[in-house]
Amino acid sequence: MIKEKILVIGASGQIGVELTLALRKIYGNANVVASDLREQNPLLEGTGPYVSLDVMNKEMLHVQVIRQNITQIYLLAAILSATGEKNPNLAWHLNMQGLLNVLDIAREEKLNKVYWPSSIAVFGPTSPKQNCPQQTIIEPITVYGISKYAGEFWCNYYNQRYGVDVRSLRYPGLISYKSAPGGGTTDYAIEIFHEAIENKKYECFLQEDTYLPMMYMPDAIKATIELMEAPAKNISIRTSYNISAMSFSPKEIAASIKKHIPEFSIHYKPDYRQKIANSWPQSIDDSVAANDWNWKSGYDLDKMVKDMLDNIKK
Ligand code: NAD
Ligand code: AKB
Repeated sequence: MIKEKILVIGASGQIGVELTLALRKIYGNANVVASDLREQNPLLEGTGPYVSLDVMNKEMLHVQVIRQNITQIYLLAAILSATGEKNPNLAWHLNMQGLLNVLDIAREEKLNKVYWPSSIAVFGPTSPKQNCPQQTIIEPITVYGISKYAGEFWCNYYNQRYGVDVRSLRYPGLISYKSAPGGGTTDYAIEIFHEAIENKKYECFLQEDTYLPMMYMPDAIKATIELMEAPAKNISIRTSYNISAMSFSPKEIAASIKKHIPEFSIHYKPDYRQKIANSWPQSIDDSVAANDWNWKSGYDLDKMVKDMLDNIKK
């Protein structure tokens, strides 16, 4: 077995913390180097190496890759949809240049594998709303979606032209309790739990009937690791795979929370994020991922809601 040494960039974020901890369980604490712009993360402290690093500084990144004998990079640093609309130039710059820096270094240092997530945000108002297919009309309206779609084609290009084994998933909105979300349109589905437990009420920034594809973090971590461990010959998509778990509206998640907290109430005050949510599909067809590497989700809405409430209360 090849001895892998993994660098996670953006390790202090919503996905980064949980993915780093999961990778450390598989590959050993010392073999997974966490890195982020942030100096440290209390949830990662004492669990393995952590370096402060800016993905935009290509030379420093390159030095770290050589010095630490890195064989795989997981690139999670990005600006998400809602924050991106507030600063489109910064979002484009970080999301694109960060990826190009990593792909270039992967090519030069002949890294074994690279992971980079895309998003359902690649889809736009002209994409099918229900069971949105792997290949379809893709006309994103956010800078985040544009950067993800361009990024998907850079991944494909580096794979086809230079043989870089880069793999990617189009995550739906991710729901988790360990680390706070980083500025997305789907963040309401996390805030709602904290408000339900602390204040028994929530003001939602999306309309009650806004259906979006969502996934619980354990499924997202499982999908990421299964994709990265699949034999290269099974990977037919080198842009990014559709994956899916559940779809619900604010009204439906509120009803599921009410089964556990009967006094919980929700009201709706849509803001600029409504337009972003309206542009995305309501459900995703992930049959290509299921065929290629046996993807199957494990959590539906009620199972996720119970687990979230139990863990946040703890
Ligand atoms: P996040 O905002 O929670 O975390 C990103 C991390 O990157 C932060 O800790 C931040 O400090 C770090 N970072 C920012 N700029 C950096 C830089 N220049 N150098 C190094 N680190 C830097 O984001 P997340 O939710 O964990 O998302 C991770 C990836 O997954 C992103 O590419 C995102 O687009 C994608 N994704 C996330 C979701 C979701 O619902 N969370 C859904 C679809 C796709
Ligand atoms: C966001 O809302 O921006 C993210 C995503 C779906 O990419 N959660």
